[in-house]
Amino acid sequence: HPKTDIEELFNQAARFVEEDDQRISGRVLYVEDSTVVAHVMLRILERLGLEVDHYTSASDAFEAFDKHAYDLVVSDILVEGEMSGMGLVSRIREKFPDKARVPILAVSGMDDINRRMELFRLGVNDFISKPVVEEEVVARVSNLISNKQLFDQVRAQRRHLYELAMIDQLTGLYNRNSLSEFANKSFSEANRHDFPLSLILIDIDHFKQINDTHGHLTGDEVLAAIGEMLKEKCRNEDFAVRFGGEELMLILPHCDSEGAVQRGEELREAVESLEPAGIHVTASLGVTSRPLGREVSMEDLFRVADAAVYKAKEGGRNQVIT
Ligand code: GH3
Ligand code: MG
Ligand code: MG
Ligand code: MG
Repeated sequence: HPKTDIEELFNQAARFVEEDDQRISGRVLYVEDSTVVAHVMLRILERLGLEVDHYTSASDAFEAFDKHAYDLVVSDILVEGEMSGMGLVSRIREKFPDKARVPILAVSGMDDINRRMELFRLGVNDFISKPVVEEEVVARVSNLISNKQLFDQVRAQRRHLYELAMIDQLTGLYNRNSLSEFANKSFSEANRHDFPLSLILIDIDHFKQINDTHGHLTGDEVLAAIGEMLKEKCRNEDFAVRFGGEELMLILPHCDSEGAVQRGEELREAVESLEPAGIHVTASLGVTSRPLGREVSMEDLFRVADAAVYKAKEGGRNQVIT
């Protein structure tokens, strides 16, 4: 009968949608030493669509927590072995402050308020008693995981916004917005403790001509390649910024003038041998360092470096001037 076929199909689709709504994706670390309890819980979690790593020992679970990124820890409280479920929870919270947003759901046979308070103090987020009821597990697990994933999303978005605001999208270097914060910090530190500090200004030679000859898009490619090279050559404490169109700047904390001239020469050579987009490109560099015993601002060093770049251009480009 055609009508029943359609009805049946419709019902199947409705069931499918309902089932699909309950499914959540995520990876769960599950600790339970009783195979009977584990069997029930594993079925519930897997029906939800979760990927579950099941351990019968708390110390093995602790190692797994270190190795993988989990969306939830479900832990039995009484576990045989040298580490208990309580021990696991407290060690996880102690040793991994950066994973404090991974929720922990404690499962226990003993439902006692003092024990619960103790568990919350140790860093457990929610609690469920044995024997577990499927609906309750589904509700608590879904809540914990969706909160955690929402938090991850917010954090990722915040990082993305930060990058949009602070990182130049073409070169991957910092943009000018982020300069003042870093400059303030590094200049005041250098002035206060009389640490060395250097600044290198890099201006690509005949960049207008590169654009005119090869097109603006190729010009962009050249800039991006030089930015990437610069990032690679940066040390952790260095700060590389796209200061203007094709003007790049490096602030080098703890780098004296001798070191800075050497770095400048290395960079000049690196630009010359880079051949981005198959084009021979060179740059002129101005290098300047904070004289020890004297307070300087970024503007002071910038003026000197800018004048040095001007001299490098006058002197025939592709050179480093101090
Ligand atoms: P010099 O050797 O004296 O530095 O010559 P130059 O042509 O590099 O100097 P100038 O400052 O006169 O020209 C810089 C050019 O850089 C002008 C501008 O069109 C180009 N430019 C600035 N920003 C970008 C960009 O994001 N992409 C591309 N493709 N070109 C850019
Ligand atoms: Mg147990
Ligand atoms: Mg320029
Ligand atoms: Mg230029």
